[in-house]
Amino acid sequence: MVEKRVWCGICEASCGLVATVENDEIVKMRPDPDHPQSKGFACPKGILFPEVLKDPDRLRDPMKRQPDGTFEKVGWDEALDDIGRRLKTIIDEHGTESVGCGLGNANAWNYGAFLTLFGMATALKTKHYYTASSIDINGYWVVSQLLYGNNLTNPFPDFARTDFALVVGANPVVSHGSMATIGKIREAMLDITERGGRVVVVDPRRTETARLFEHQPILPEGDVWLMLGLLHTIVDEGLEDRARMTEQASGVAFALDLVRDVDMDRVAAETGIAADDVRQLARDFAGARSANLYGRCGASLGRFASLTKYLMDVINVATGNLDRPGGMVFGRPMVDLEFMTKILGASGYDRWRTRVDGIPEVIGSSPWATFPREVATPGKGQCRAMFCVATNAAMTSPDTEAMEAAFESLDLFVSLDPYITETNKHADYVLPPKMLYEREGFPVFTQSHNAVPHAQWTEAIVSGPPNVRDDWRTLDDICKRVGIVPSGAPGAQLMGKIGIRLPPSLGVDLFMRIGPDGDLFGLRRRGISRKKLIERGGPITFSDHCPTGVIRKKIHHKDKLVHLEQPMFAGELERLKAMRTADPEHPLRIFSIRELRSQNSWLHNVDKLMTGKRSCRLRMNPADADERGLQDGAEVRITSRWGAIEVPVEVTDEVMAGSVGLNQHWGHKGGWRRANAAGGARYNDLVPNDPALIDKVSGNAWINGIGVSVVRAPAAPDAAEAGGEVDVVQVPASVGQGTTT
Ligand SMILES: Nc1nc2c(c(=O)[nH]1)N[C@H]1C(S)=C(S)[C@@H](COP(=O)(O)OP(=O)(O)OC[C@H]3O[C@@H](n4cnc5c(=O)[nH]c(N)nc54)[C@H](O)[C@@H]3O)O[C@H]1N2
Ligand SMILES: Nc1nc2c(c(=O)[nH]1)N[C@H]1C(S)=C(S)[C@@H](COP(=O)(O)OP(=O)(O)OC[C@H]3O[C@@H](n4cnc5c(=O)[nH]c(N)nc54)[C@H](O)[C@@H]3O)O[C@H]1N2
Ligand code: SF4
Ligand SMILES: [Mo]
Repeated sequence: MVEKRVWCGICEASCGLVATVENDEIVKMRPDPDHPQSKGFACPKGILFPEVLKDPDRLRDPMKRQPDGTFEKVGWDEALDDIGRRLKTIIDEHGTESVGCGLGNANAWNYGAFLTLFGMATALKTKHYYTASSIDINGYWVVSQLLYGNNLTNPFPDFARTDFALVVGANPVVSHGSMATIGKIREAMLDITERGGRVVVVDPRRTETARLFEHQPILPEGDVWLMLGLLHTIVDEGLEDRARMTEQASGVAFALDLVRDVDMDRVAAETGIAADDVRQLARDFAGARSANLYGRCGASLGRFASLTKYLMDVINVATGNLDRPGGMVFGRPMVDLEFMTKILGASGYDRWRTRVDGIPEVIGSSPWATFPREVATPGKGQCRAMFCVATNAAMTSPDTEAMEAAFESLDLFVSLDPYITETNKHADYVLPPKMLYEREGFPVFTQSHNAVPHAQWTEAIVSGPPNVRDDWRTLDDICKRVGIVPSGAPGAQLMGKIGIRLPPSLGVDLFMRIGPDGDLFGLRRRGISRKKLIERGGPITFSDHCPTGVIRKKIHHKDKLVHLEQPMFAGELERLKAMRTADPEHPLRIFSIRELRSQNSWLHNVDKLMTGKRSCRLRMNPADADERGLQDGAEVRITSRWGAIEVPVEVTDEVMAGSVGLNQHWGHKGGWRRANAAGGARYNDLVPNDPALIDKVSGNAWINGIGVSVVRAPAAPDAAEAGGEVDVVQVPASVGQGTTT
């Protein structure tokens, strides 16, 4: 029996854990009390992850879809050879631009897969590279590129030293933080109020976070108006820090003039917040010694997500809070992703547009919302094949039915995933990966937003089922069969021709070794490298906080200034003003609810995470329920202009009148039996993929704030008469043969 210090790669918190390993199996997980950032914190998902590794529904062999829709085991060579042959035919007939790649959220902690899939898309020179960012955070990537010169330059809130945290559309107590890897985030926020500071949470729901602090309810999608109201007040009352602004940024006059004539009555109507309250909030924020305005999913899944993010960043700059202790700070990564994406030619915006809808590229990718039309629309560049890694896009993207139909109609669909999901049940092949702890890992993405700069690189601590493989290796094996190297690195294709293919760990190690803390290949004796970190067997800390006063080094623009003059947002503002948001037929605005014991659409198959009163239900304010004659527990039909679903309603004043909240990603119909049995319905059945209804600037999906009507559900037809549930994938008994349950 041995204990190994590892880090959890399920969510961005990337907590330190200690695993007890016995007979090549993790028998226990506990929080790592000595971890510099998570300091002894871990959530139930992290502790219970070994259950996933031994889940009987986990795939342990490559699976091939049969004509009747079921899956059967197949050998790796047979699968890879067939995939290679079919891919070659497609490339020969339609070009590499007809082949696509799909990258899901779980890649964020699987750098090998992440870099290899991105490399594959680059080598294929395809526009069909779709990522979870386009259903999450594309607005961030765009604004960062425009303002700071790189998609991945993302300042984050310094909770440890702030006097005022304004949290808009984020629920860190449940999500454990996103684009902010703070560690023990709940405690870090409670500390703010304990030392006399303030935390204001702007959210249509009195969330687990809002309950602990000052809650300011807002109508879904009202954030862009709130930001306009805040910035307008700052400008109107002269609260901006001009001197600091001019020192840090160009385009100051543009940004401030933009909001000069904002109508505060309209702000009140669109947010549901009294104009005087908005003004007071602006004064308090601007007047605080240090403050940060931080927004996440609640602010990034609306139709004006990019404009919202732009305004947030302007407010942080205008109040002097960028790059100062307690404000928004720049990360201090060991592997400089910004530099890396620059070298690989990855970072950028609007260097090309999508073929059918003409949506601007973001960090080299196209949005999932456009995918069904890219598959259905004939012509040069039509998408005919997809390679997806760790994504359940059919479940998590807009218009789930259109997504499923698109995946089903491909000539070739290969998915790398440990489960048969709602997405890859349409695949020709599903190829099983080595999962977390069965592969080595360095959290290359989240180390860019670590509040406590530290590095931890772990090797595989268990070997996993005998017939699963590293995702990156599977991708590389496929690429080999069509003569490409899955890399965008200069010279990679040439090297491939003489048989040299470098593993992704080498690249990450290289950037670490030449980075700020690297060993410079021996020149810096105390510097770090992959080898040194693995040998160390635990994290190494570099400082207690991220440095401030570093803006000149962090900005990628030549003049080293934040570029606030972005005329595109003047256009967006005009579009916003002209838009009428009220839809009398669908008067309630729906928003998503993320749960403590889920990770997006997966982990619903872990029995121990599904216990208790968990269910998929609509949360509705008593006033709205009374108006509709709905009692708590009634089955209701939720209808948007694009779809309808049925779930029970919970009547609760936890949600603001006029808004309704629904769990995301239930209603499973895949090969995960426990998840299927949990029932519920799919939020994204209600969500449009119309290109006119996504965030125009970034292509990000519109998910929160959609208008819906809610009525008592018509009595359900007799299940036998209706034919029962037919869509569930039958998993052959062979799938379940793994370690014990
Ligand atoms: N336990 C758990 N943790 C997770 C995940 C998970 O599924 N489960 N997923 C991970 C992922 S991929 C991400 S991106 C992060 C997300 O991290 P967060 O963004 O912190 O998490 P969400 O729960 O999506 O928070 C969004 C909040 O916005 C509110 N909201 C919805 N619509 C609006 C709106 O229009 N305006 C405002 N102001 N608020 C609104 C919601 O009520 C919710 O409280 O969480 C990560 N961590
Ligand atoms: N309604 C609504 N929709 C949303 C959101 C919302 O708030 N509301 N949030 C959005 C957000 S923030 C995100 S990030 C997206 C997420 O969208 P996706 O990335 O499509 O969804 P996930 O459920 O995270 O999918 C992860 C997949 O990875 C697989 N997986 C896990 N580990 C591994 C591994 O090691 N290797 C491989 N190959 N596969 C693995 C899992 O089985 C699962 O199928 O959803 C978005 N969709
Ligand atoms: S909070 Fe996130 S990283 Fe930490 S243990 Fe839970 S799932 Fe893992
Ligand atoms: Mo996400």
